[in-house]
Amino acid sequence: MPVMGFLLAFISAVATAAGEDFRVDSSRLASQDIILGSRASCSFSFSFSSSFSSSFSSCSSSSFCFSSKEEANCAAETRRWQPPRLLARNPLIYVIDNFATKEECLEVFNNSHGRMESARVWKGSMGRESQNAAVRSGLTTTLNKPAKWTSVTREIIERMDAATMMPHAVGQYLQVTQYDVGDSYDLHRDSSIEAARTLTAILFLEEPEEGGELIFPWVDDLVSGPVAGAEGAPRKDAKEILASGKLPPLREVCEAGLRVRPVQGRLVVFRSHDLMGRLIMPHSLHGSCPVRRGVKRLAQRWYQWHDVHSNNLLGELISQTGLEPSWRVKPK
Ligand SMILES: O=C(O)CCC(=O)C(=O)O
Repeated sequence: MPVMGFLLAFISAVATAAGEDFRVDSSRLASQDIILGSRASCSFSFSFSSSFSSSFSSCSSSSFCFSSKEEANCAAETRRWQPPRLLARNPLIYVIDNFATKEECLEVFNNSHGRMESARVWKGSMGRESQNAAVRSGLTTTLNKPAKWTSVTREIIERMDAATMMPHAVGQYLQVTQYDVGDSYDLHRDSSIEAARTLTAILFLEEPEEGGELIFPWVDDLVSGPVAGAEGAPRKDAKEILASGKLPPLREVCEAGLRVRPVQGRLVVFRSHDLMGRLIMPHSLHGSCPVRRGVKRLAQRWYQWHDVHSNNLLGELISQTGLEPSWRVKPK
């Protein structure tokens, strides 16, 4: 290993020991924005101390060969986690751009490699899943084997917990989805009183060249203009939609409502229930417009209001009131 490389690695290790690494930790959440380093490609910045000997000897594999080009790449790959920006108040929807680097997005997707299958939808009550290409098309898988998660997947999950302010124990396994040209997901809600998915976090892993917007046709109290690639005007027929229970076809709603571009590295967070547990309907209804060109990929994590391994006590209590069918936020 060249002497210069060793010196830089040493300095880096000292900086790591002094807390100068780029991992998200709770103390950094106090600052306005958080610098994220790409662990996969900039490993010299902080993996040195734990893997000194193996990395030292694997200089030829590049992680510890400090050419100026590599340093420049690392600098370019170091992203700033943009402060959360509010898109709507009902349901609460916010985005965080540059939440993950391109390399991290790729690695999360690769973590699902070989396990993707045709997307399915829940039908009726929880426990019955069916395939209905007219409602949802594309490929999907659930990363339900923590032992197989890479460190990047693990860290993205931790970051999602931080960004949503939700405890780890209430988060469901990451679901990874791919939409190819023509694939879409019709209007739906993510939750019910039984499903108890109070909040959704979606990380876009790959942006299609055209189409594939995440659409919320009936958001209420839209905040206009804070984010490029997230615009539109909500439809005005929320009351009628709720009363009739009939949803217009996706192609019609893709022309209106809040349209969020699936920008690579962008995290979108939204609520499906208000703080009393009421379903935010029809405002939280959303869908994925058809991909016209390219591929759309995402990883999403649903957060329940109870520990994923415990009973849905609130759901049971709401059911006991007999109010369940109308346990909804009423449109104004
Ligand atoms: O594709 C999207 O942007 C949204 C996906 C979605 O709503 C879901 O999988 O439940």
